[in-house]
Amino acid sequence: MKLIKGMRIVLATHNPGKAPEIAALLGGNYEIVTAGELNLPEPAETETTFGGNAMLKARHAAALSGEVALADDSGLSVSALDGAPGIFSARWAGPGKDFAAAIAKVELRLEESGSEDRSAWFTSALAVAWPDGPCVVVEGRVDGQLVFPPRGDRGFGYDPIFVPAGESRTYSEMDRTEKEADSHRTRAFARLRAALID
Ligand code: ITT
Repeated sequence: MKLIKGMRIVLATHNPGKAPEIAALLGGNYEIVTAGELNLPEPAETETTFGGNAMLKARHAAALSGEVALADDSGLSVSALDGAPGIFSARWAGPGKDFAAAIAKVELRLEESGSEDRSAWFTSALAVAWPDGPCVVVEGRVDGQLVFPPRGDRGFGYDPIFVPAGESRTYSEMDRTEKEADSHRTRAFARLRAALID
C-alpha cells in the first residue's frame, strides 16, 4: 500500500497545533481534510503506547470516513519522572487544554522528585490506516532539556519548555520551519515516507 500523490487523506487529529505541522510534512502533495472538518468524533485513547494510540486514532477515522487516515500520537517524556507525562501529555492539560497548567505540573513534579536531571524527549508515532485494510505505524524521537520558566510564544503544548539537543532556544522560540527541520514528528515522517511514499 502506498500514498499516491493527489489522493485525499484524512488527518485524524483535533489538535490545531499538529494539523499545520503534519500538512507541511505532506508538502502539498495530497488533498487534506481534518477529522474536525468532517465532524468525526474523537476516540478514547485507550492504548498504553504512542504507537497503539496512533493506530487506534487512524483506524477510527478511516472506518468512519471510508478514506485513508493519518494520525499522530505524541508527547513529552521526562527522564526524572520515569517518562511521564508520556502518553498522558494531553491529559495533563485537563479538559480545558490548559498547557500553562500542564507545564506548571511538570515543574512541580520535578521539584518534588529532588532530581537535578532535566533531560526529556518528545515522541511522535504516526499511523496510516486504510479503511478495512492495513495500518502502518512508525515512531520518531528528539532528545533535549527542559527549561523553566517557559520561553517563547510559538508552537503549542510543551514547546515553551523544551530545548532540543544542540540548540539554546526552546521550540517556542524557533519559527515553525526551524522546529520542523528536525522534530520528532519530522523524524517519524521520514520513516513513513520510506515505507509508504515512492
Ligand atoms: P489528537 O489526539 O486529536 O491528535 P491531542 O492533543 O489529544 O490531539 P495527543 O493525544 O497525541 O494529541 O497528545 C499529545 C500532546 O503532547 C499534545 O496535546 C501536546 O501537548 C504534546 N505534544 C505533542 N507534540 C508536541 C510538540 O511538537 N510540541 C509540543 N507539545 C507537543
